[in-house]
Amino acid sequence: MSRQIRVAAAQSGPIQKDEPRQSVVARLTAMLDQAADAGADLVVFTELALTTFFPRYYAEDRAEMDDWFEREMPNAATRPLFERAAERGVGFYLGYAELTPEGQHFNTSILVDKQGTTVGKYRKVHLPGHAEHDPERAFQHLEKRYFLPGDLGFPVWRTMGGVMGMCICNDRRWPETFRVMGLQGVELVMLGYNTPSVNSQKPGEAIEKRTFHNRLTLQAGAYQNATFVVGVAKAGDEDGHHLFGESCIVNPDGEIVAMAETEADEVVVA
Ligand code: ING
Repeated sequence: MSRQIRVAAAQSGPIQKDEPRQSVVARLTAMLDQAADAGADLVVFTELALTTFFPRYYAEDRAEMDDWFEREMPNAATRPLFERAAERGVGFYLGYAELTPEGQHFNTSILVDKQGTTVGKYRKVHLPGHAEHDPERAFQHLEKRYFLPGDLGFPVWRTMGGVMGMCICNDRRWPETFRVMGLQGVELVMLGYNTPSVNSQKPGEAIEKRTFHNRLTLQAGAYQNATFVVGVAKAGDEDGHHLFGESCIVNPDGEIVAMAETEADEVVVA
């Protein structure tokens, strides 16, 4: 029997520094409703989906950045999303900045099933950018300063009728990410990304190369591991820094079967 699942890529438009989490969660919840109305079983949100992409800002004292992190999940700000998802019977992927009770900082995603139970957690392994302020760069990309490399590997989970895997943003650029999950029989890989349209070290590089590399990594990962891949952007202009969109759903033949058309909050279903 064919195991069909309707998946929604829920792309986020820009999140500004001063936008409260409650406002962001209301946006995510509205997209979840839209996806559920379109018959989706599973909604994929983006990387660091609750806040602006704060690793673009330098802080001498890293503790100053702790306000961008979540100490527990769900929490007061995100519980409405978990509750609405369970009401609608929809599972979801959510990317956020995790601060553990032991004081460790990770760029994290979770997989929540249709009953609102967190069935999986992933922590970003490939952290791009740099750890110290780099005046040579057009803008900073300080993931190496604010996050530890993920310590959970690339697991897969049997849930919602399939074998599901997760990764985050820069992970998609490294073949081992998809391959390790492929060797475990993954059937659907979900990932969020916040990718600047400008290369901070090569400002002259055309955006077309960046979006080409995005499609290339998602399509190759899908085809070479016979898996669906759902890539979901945070898009648009955050504090003067542009992030490209093109959130998409790719089938195991490596074909893009659906793609976002805007740089705003947008739900694409397949
Ligand atoms: N962003 C970018 C990404 O990997 C980047 C950083 C862009 C690295 C382009 C190399 C080239 O898509 C995040 N958040 O990893």
